Amino acid sequence: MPRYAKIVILTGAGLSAESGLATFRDTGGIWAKYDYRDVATPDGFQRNPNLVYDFYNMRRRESANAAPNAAHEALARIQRDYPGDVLLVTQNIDNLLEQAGAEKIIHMHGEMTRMLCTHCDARLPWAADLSPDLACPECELIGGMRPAVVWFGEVPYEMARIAKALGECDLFISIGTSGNVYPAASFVAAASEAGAHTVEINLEPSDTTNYFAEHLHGPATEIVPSYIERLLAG
Ligand code: BV8
Repeated sequence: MPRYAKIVILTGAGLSAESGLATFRDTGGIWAKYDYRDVATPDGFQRNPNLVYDFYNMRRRESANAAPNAAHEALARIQRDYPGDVLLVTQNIDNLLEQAGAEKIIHMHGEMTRMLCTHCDARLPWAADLSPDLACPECELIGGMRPAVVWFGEVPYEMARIAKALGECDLFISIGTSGNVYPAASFVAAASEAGAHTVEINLEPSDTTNYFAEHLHGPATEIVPSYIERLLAG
């Protein structure tokens, strides 16, 4: 009988940092270069769509050149080999967990390799650049294509499924997130409420560090593989 029956693992930008993808709030991070109101809100997209297209086209190209790191691989391994249920909930819009072989993943803030048509609401895989003169493959209308990502003020994906998993889990692990953005930052409280053991794995204490029962601070590629090995050893 495994020690934990249902594990929920929340990840953030710190998981992909050692794959060369910038985080948001670290020194020199994305929000040091861009104002989130210009590139990660519906108003920003309305005001200057080309800036938003360029922002996501640049990040999509960077992500296409990145490879999964040892932490992504360890998460794919626990999903494959652990005898209990393991759900990965990521705030990241890259697909490095998929590339590492993980399967049960909720991208609560969407994915940079999928597009959303604002005319017909189609959501389709789209690994190329997006621009205002593209026709939607579904409705064939032009000018409505945007990245299928969740901006500030928009509702994250699969919240009901996440809430159910948090209410049933007996282990909640948070990896590489600053605990700044809601509702993701409230997940640890929900898991604790459900009686789960809670573990923060991060380079440094996050904004929600006091909600966690256990803290493992250091780079994800060092901490995550050794923690996952201990879980698999029972
Ligand atoms: C919502 C787009 C309602 C995708 C992002 C006023 C008006 C409207 C809303 C609000 C408001 N006030 C508050 C809100 C809520 C708002 C919010 O939280 N604002 C904050 C800033 C206060 N949230 C929303 O609007 C959300 N929607 O609330 O809808 C609702 C709620 C519940 C139920 C139904 C409806 C939507 C939020 C999504 C916004 N989209 N980006 C993209 O471009 O990527 S936010 C952005 O932040 C990314 O999505 C990112 O994933 C997310 C979180 O950032 P982190 O991943 O934590 O990254 P960060 O850089 O901050 O931290 C990295 C950490 O890693 C650091 O701690 C660092 O130490 C660590 N680290 C670094 N290197 C390593 C490492 N750790 C380990 N190893 C390493 N090597």
